[in-house]
Amino acid sequence: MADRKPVFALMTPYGTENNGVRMLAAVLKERGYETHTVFFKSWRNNDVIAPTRLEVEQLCGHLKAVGPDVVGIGFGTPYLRLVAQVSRAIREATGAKIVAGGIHPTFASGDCVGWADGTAIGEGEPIIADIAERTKAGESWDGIPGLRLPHHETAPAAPDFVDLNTLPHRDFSHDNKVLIEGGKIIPGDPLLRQGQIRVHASRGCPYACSYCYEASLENVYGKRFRFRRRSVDSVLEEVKAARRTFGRFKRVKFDDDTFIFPMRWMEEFCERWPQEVGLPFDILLNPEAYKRDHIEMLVAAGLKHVQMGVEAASAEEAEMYDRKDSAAVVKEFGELAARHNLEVNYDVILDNPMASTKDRRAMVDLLTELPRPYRVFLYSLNAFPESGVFDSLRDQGHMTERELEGRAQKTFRQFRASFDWPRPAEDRAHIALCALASKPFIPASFVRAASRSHLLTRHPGLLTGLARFTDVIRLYSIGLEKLIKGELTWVKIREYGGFSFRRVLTQ
Ligand code: B12
Ligand code: SF4
Repeated sequence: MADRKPVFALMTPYGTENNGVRMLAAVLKERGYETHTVFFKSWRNNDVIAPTRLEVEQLCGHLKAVGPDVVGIGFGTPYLRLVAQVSRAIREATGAKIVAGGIHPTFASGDCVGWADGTAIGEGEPIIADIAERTKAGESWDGIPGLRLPHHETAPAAPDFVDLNTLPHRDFSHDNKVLIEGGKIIPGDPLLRQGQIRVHASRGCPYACSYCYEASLENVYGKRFRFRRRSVDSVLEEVKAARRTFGRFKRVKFDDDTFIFPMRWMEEFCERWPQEVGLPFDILLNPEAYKRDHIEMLVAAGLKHVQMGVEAASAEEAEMYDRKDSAAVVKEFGELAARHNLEVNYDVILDNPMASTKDRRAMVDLLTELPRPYRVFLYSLNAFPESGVFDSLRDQGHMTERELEGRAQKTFRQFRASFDWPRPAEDRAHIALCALASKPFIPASFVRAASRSHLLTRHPGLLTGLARFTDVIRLYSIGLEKLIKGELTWVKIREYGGFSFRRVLTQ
């Protein structure tokens, strides 16, 4: 090996938008290594179907043809079982060494020890660079910071956080990339078929909600402040570079965990964005990070859409998630958003068996008090390994280890809430009420009164029927709106259930 540069293949299951493997591909290509990327199937809300035998054969056949020395697999918790199985087939077909990385291997590296030659813990850029150099030199991988080898008893310390401004831009080229989907190998970067691009101006989050991977990262990084931001220069350069490749996208979604930046950064960004990019953009926001003057500046710069994580409306339920009681802030934000015609999506967590009737009513009250129009993303509570919320659910007898995501795969069927999932009558009624509260054509007073009706909440057929009907209307009106704006793509139609009434999400 010492006289030849090794060839790399990166694979990620059900994640055509995956940024992690694009970052690693950029790092490897910058260092001159031949790198291939395989997006193994695309992801759809509540409808993840196992790959067919043909698709696994196509994956292995494609990898064998490119002849990698190392295959890197990046994945999150739901895909653990699938990846463990497929990795064996990949090894047999290619003889390559296998490296696991991504969110799940980062905080549960022990789950990969049985099938991976190395498991990357934390940010992968320095780890993959070390792997490449050692492999090229024909040296062992032992001692690479953040890389757990099968014989290691414990996970080695993750490398220091990377300086985000020194990283190359994600690999946006079409070279050496395929998507395997529907029994076909489709060449090129599947992002090309999307109407928007996702960008991170930062990594990490200053909060630690009990259901979120950010809190679990404390087990890896300790109490170190994980939030780091990129310079405005670096962000703008990346978007401009992406535009040169994917001229087609019409919108930018900032996927930062929460769009929180100091005033000086905001001022520079808001001044330069309209001049240098000029596209509408979306952000995610935790109410704790809300600042009126920031939102006003961002609106003037092109902010069109805010996805706000409300999650819980009562102080008691917020505490279960290690969050602050922010109902009042959400209302203040809602009024500001209405004044500026901002599109708003409120994220809400449902199916929490620890929540009381009072907690549920508080959510219905909050949603009926927020200025319309707005949309809701209703999530079914899913518990991930190493999360505080799982510990509480288990300790209170609501969940067992076998139901933990990774062993179970609830997210394949029920990540966003839909009525095809079995749940108690009161929860069905609650989901219907939250969905109805967001519909401008349903009187808020009706929704509030229905939430107090024992008859309607114990026999929720009427409420769920009405909610399903209004969800279909909403889905098609969103589709029409996106069509008019030129943002409707086949990828989005498939992700959101296309023409299947069974799969209509509650929203
Ligand atoms: C964009 C996004 C999506 C996109 C793209 C998904 C994807 N696979 O990348 C979409 C909308 C499709 C999506 C869907 C889902 N998502 Co999502 N998503 C995100 C989000 C907001 C950003 C991900 C990202 O781009 N990060 C930035 C990149 C650079 O970081 P990274 O991917 O972690 O990669 C770094 C390291 O992990 C490592 N690494 C990664 N891969 C590899 C591979 C190798 C070989 C090595 C060495 C290292 C390595 O190096 C990378 C660079 O430093 C995260 C939250 C977050 N901030 O991470 C949630 C997050 C990843 N999503 C989550 C979830 C639950 C889902 C869904 C299950 C939800 C659902 N509706 O079903 C699906 C699963 C889809 C899937 N295949 O993973 C959870 C995962 C929790 C977990 N324990 O797995 C997260 C962490 C959100 C959260 N708050 O908990 N998601
Ligand atoms: S604010 Fe969002 S990203 Fe940050 S810890 Fe909470 S849920 Fe996770």
